[in-house]
Amino acid sequence: MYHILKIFGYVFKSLGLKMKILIRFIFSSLLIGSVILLSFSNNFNDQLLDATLNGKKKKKTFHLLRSSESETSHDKLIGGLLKAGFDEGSCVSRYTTSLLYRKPSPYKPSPYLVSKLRRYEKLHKRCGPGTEAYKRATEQLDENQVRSSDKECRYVVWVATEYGLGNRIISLVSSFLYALLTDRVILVDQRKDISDLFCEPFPDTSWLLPLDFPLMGQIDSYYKEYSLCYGTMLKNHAINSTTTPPSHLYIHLLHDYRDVDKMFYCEANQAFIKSVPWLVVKSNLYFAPSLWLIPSFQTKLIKLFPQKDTVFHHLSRYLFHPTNQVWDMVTSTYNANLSKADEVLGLQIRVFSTPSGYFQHVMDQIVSCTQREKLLPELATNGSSHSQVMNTTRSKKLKAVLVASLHPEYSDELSKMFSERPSSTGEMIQVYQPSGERVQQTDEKLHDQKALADIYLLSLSVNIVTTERSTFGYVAHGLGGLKPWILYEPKNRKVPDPPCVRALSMEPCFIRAPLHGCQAKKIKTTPFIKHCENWNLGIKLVDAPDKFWW
Ligand SMILES: Nc1nc2c(ncn2[C@@H]2O[C@H](COP(=O)(O)OP(=O)(O)O)[C@@H](O)[C@H]2O)c(=O)[nH]1
Ligand SMILES: *[C@@H]1O[C@H](CO)[C@@H](O)[C@H](O)[C@H]1NC(C)=O
Ligand SMILES: *[C@@H]1O[C@H](CO)[C@@H](O)[C@H](O)[C@H]1NC(C)=O
Ligand SMILES: *[C@@H]1O[C@H](CO)[C@@H](O)[C@H](O)[C@H]1NC(C)=O
Ligand SMILES: *[C@@H]1O[C@H](CO)[C@@H](O)[C@H](O)[C@H]1NC(C)=O
Ligand SMILES: [Mg+2]
Repeated sequence: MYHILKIFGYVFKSLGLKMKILIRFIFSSLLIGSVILLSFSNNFNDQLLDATLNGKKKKKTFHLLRSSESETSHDKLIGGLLKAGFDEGSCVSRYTTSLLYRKPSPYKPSPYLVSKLRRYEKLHKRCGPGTEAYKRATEQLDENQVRSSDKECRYVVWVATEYGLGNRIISLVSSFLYALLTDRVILVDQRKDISDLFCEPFPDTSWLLPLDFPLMGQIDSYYKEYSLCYGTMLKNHAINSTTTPPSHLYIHLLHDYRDVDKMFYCEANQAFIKSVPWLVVKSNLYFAPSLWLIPSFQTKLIKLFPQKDTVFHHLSRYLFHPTNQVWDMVTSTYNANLSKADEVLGLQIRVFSTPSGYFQHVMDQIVSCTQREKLLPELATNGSSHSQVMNTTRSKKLKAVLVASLHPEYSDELSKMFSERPSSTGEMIQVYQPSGERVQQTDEKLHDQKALADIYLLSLSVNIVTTERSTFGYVAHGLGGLKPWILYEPKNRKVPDPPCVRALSMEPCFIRAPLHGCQAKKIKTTPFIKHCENWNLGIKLVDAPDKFWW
């Protein structure tokens, strides 16, 4: 296929302009035609599904119905993303998460992604902790030299930094994507509470970096000054064509990184990095979008993710399965308070100002956004009494609002609003906030577990409102496959106008993208990379066709 296209491209270049336009027209028509056909068949499937559901008891029994059918019809491997055969009891969430979603995700992993993951799992099993290969690879660290015979296993060590859970998850997804693209094995730093939060994602092996890893005593001190920090080596001109690769490199991808550190995202620099068996990565960013701008990676990525804005959605559902403790929190809240609702609206309220807390302007912003975007109904006018509204609209919907915030006052206020006066549409609004921790306490086990439970519950919503630049919100909407409404950051304690904006895609924003180096030109010309909503320093993936290569 590739060769035919190449020849065609060659011929194409030598044709006249009119001919080119004609050929493009024919191609586009064919493309549009097939898209229309495809969407027809999708609609048809949806209608079939609706008909099936309508045939059974509708509405409130929806959740129950899904569970009772679970054994037979529910897609527990989510389109082949997951591998069968794990012990189900030790990690209940792994095969049951999809039961809680009201609809299966409309985004299916590509067959190429599925086969890539299966190959990755084999590699991880072969090179993972406890294997001969792992032992040999760590011996190179002691000797600080690369043995050519042991090139088979190369690693990315993801270090748990001091930042919040959202930052950890987005950087881990990015690091895993990098490992997938470069045939490396990812190992995660388990000294913080990662194993209280997540089950093992790969079969018959472990992703936890063993505590006796030879560099364990040093990695906390790795920073920009470290002599084997890749950016620092570049700065010191310590790498040239004759340099023998060290057995490990420290890759500094934290928000305070320098232009030399950002050289990591250049195609030319990847060649040297490739020869280093151990990469120790510290990051708090979602750097996946910049991997798409490295040409040799882009070719693979387009095959892995034909729908380009699904990277985080697929990889997070693949990697993160909450432990039974966390899953109990999620399912108990879900079953007690959310399952009976017709619809769930997720509201993630993060207040970045200092001091943080409850502010009237934030409350006003939430009300303004949700009403303007018709996510919540307006309150009935003063004239109509409660009973009148209730009487005319007895069979109207029950809408649950799931609030995630450190501050419990937001849900208290919302709840009061809707209990004092009925909504103009007669919809019943019930407000729930599972946690209200007041202050961030990262690495406090129960606190982090509640945070993860909140993220999962938010991801189960039908619609979601998140806070600008909150990585906590990124994870919730990405996991849920939801394109959020984003609350703008208030300035001078005023409600921003407009209060919120619909996101360009469900992907997280890479808030500190390398805008000026080797990627500068490609950022401008790549159709599926856009600057983030209201944040020009960031970039994010959106779904757009690849640029025609001629
Ligand atoms: N349970 C819970 N914890 C939260 C919430 N918002 C913030 N936190 C805590 O504060 C941390 C915020 O850091 P992070 O997850 O990186 O999100 P970000 O700072 O908003 O980008 C979280 O990891 C939680 O520990 C919330 O809505 N619910
Ligand atoms: C390459 O770098 C090393 C230091 O790492 C230096 O000693 C050597 O002279 C350099 N070689 C060239 C050709 O620049
Ligand atoms: C959620 O469900 C629990 C258990 O049934 C109940 O005690 C609690 O009051 C509910 N929360 C709200 C806000 O209704
Ligand atoms: C509602 O109407 C009553 C009198 O009819 C009035 O006293 C009250 O201020 C009104 N409330 C609002 C919020 O307009
Ligand atoms: C409620 O609705 C019924 C019929 O829909 C009507 O007969 C009745 O008068 C209404 N009651 C009130 C209080 O509006
Ligand atoms: Mg954070």
